[in-house]
Amino acid sequence: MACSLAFPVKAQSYQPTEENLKSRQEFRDAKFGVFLHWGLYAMLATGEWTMNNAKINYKEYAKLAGGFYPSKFNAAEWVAAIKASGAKYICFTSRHHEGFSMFDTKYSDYNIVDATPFKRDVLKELADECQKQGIRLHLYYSHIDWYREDAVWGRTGRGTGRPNPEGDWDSYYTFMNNQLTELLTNYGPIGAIWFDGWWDQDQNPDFDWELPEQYALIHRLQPACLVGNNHHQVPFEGEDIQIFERDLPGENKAGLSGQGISALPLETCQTMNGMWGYKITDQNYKSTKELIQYLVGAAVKDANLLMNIGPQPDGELPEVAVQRLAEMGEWMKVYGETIYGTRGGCVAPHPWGGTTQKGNKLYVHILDLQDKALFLPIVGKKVKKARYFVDGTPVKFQKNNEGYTLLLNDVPTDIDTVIELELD
Ligand code: JFZ
Repeated sequence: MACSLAFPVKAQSYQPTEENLKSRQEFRDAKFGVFLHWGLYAMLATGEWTMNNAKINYKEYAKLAGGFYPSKFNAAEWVAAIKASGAKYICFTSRHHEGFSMFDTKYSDYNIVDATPFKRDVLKELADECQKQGIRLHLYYSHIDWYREDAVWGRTGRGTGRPNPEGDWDSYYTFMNNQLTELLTNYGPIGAIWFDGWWDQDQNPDFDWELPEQYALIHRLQPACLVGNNHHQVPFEGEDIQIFERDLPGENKAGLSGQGISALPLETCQTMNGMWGYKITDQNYKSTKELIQYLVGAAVKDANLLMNIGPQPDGELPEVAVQRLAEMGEWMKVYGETIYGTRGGCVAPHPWGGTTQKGNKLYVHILDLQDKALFLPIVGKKVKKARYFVDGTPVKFQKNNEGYTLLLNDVPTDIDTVIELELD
């Protein structure tokens, strides 16, 4: 047609498949996942950035692999402990910035099977166990690599002694796509690929990560696999979820989350103590109350929480983390109905808390209120009933032109006092 000359064809825009759209809804319903940062860095026990921060030579760092023998690793125990928390998915670091592959890969010997005395494909064991226990598996995949000579240098990893800052992009890009192909072929259904490291080139605006082709590869191999990227920008074409780091959407206390909020499913990741990878001196764990309130805080903002744990070098999850998981699970057993499968409710988040909604049920989550009266700006909908979710005790309420006021029996003191409203 002649008009195709007048309107040059743009690069084909991304159309998510039916499977992908379904997977997005399931992701939204899941609300709670557990992030696992595990790699050679666990042995250094100072977090996953140690190679960069301490400017460790890449050939010296690689020698860690020869001593990596996480003798207590037991995928069944990990998955059971995580499932007990009520989490519906696990996101595992298949390869972090240090460049070490925590899975069996043909494309580099620098991996857990070929380079360690442990010789076990921990990802395979984890994937099989996730299948068995019925929990989804997501994979973190770093765009940064501080070990490979072909990885193009960004603003990090400059002190690791590699010879060539230019790297060899074609070689590195092919390597990554080969590994992604393995990850999406050899480990069963993967719920999401969680990219990280785009920001390494943020001082080099012309750098092209060639993401559209990589995203297309993922969607070709597993159409239901969600693509997310921790780039701290509004989502790029081809992405299926929007990621926030260390802050709830719309908040920016940690300084990594100033971006706008898109219509895609949202997820925010947060540490349980203060570090992603195992840090032996960090016992500063958030309390169970804080963790639950963070999860609720995410849910009322229509976002998932991806809560991190850094497994130990011996292969176990830190004891405090396992305790926190168990306690969150106890809470979720009671209150899960007000979280799973909900969406952000019609009353926007307020300093006292917020709302989740499912069908004609509006769940009012009161996290911090020094009052017995709570005004809710609900207009255009009628509240038929109000009761304490936990035991069904009725809650009195009054209506005026601007909304409804709940008249509670007491000033709320629970971690989360949930009032269930039935809307007309
Ligand atoms: C990234 C990773 O670097 C970190 O190790 C962890 O995996 C976390 C979930 O994601 O965090 C960042 C992201 C951006 C910057 C630093 C750390 N940055 O822009 O310098």
